[in-house]
Amino acid sequence: MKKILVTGVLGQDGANMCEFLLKDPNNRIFGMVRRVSNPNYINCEGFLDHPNFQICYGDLTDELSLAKLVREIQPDYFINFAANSYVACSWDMPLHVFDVNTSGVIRCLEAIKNFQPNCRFYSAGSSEEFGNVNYSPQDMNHPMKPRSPYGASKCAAHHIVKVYRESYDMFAVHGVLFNHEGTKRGEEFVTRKITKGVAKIYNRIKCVDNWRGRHGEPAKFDAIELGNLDSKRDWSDSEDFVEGVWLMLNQDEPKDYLLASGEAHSIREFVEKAFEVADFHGHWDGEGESEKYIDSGGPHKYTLVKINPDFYRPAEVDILLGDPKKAIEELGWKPKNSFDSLVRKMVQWDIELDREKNRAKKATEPRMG
Ligand code: NDP
Ligand code: GDR
Repeated sequence: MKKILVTGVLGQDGANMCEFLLKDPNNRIFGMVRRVSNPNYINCEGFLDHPNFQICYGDLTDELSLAKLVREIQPDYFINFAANSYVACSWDMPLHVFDVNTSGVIRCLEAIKNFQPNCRFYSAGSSEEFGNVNYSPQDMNHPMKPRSPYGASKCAAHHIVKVYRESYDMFAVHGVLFNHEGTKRGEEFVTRKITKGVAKIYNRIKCVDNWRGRHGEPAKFDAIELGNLDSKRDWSDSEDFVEGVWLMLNQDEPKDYLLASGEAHSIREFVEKAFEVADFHGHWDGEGESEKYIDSGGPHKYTLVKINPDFYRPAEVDILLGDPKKAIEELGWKPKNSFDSLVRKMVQWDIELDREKNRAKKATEPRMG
């Protein structure tokens, strides 16, 4: 039986990793969560009751909790997905971001070094380490040029993992992962914000049009508000990436790799694709802060997306595009999902989720008359 300690299991990657690892009955998973007053287990619903899964408490800011977990569990693997992971808010709390994302990694490494030195450690690195890029696609030789406190915190974690690996002969790897998304993605990240927004608009318009016909009163809804539409990201499916992470942890010798799709798309393209999946055809109108995405299909010319400058960042990363060749060739990693299938999956999921929410809301509304 392999004992695997996974942090960040209430988040996207931690939950997807648990689902993946639990397919093997020889894996026993300890999912670390921090104590919060109102926990949200929605991403873990599929495996919370699995006999090979158990929740344990710990916090990356508390070295005693990490030491206790490693001492008591004696894990074979420690997969650290926990982080303050939202780039945009890292300017608001840079010290906290460093405490969790950098010092937190040192605390994990210290616990392993002191209590279970043969444990294999994964550190969740990011394409944000490349930041203001010199060339595209980026590979592992690209210099670190972060543009946010978050990016800087991940660069420091990258260095410290290497230092511990070389100083103490530890199996510790730092994977540099480009953006990855899915149905468990946090709602503040741009892809999920868009797919949830598209779902709401789709259900609202479809419901009103079915009732009154396309030429009746227009449906009422809030347009999706976004910041910079022109930045480009290399988006993949988180379910493919957790498999890549597991391959990194099971190489003969510890070596860092980069996971990416090798394709970059702008936020603008993501918006277009997501609305297309929901059978909307739109066009962009206006410029700068007045730019809007307008429904071209029906009589109402709905505004589907508008700009809100509050979502602009103090410093932007214009493009991230990764070269996954090494991981594919050397680890045998095989991503299965394309950009199109990812967007489709997220939009369809969110349409269903929104419908369920509306049904549940209706069921609890008092009956009039
Ligand atoms: P999420 O934000 O979805 O999940 C992060 C998790 O970390 C949450 O469950 C959160 O707990 C937990 N956490 C935050 N602070 C602490 C703490 N002090 N102690 C213990 N747990 C804590 O992130 P993702 O799943 O998307 O990403 C996983 C990792 O990969 C992160 O390190 C992220 O920085 C990195 N990464 C992600 C990429 C992506 O595109 N998704 C790309 C590159 C890197 P709670 O639920 O209680 O808030
Ligand atoms: P990112 O993801 O910063 O790349 O970090 P995010 O989805 O937050 O932003 C991507 C790009 O979209 C632009 N953008 C907006 N972003 C958000 N969140 N909300 C908006 O309304 C909006 N409008 C435009 C942003 O300016 C940016 O250019 C993610 C996280 O998962 C990190 O943890 C991870 O390390 C990196 O990906 C790789």
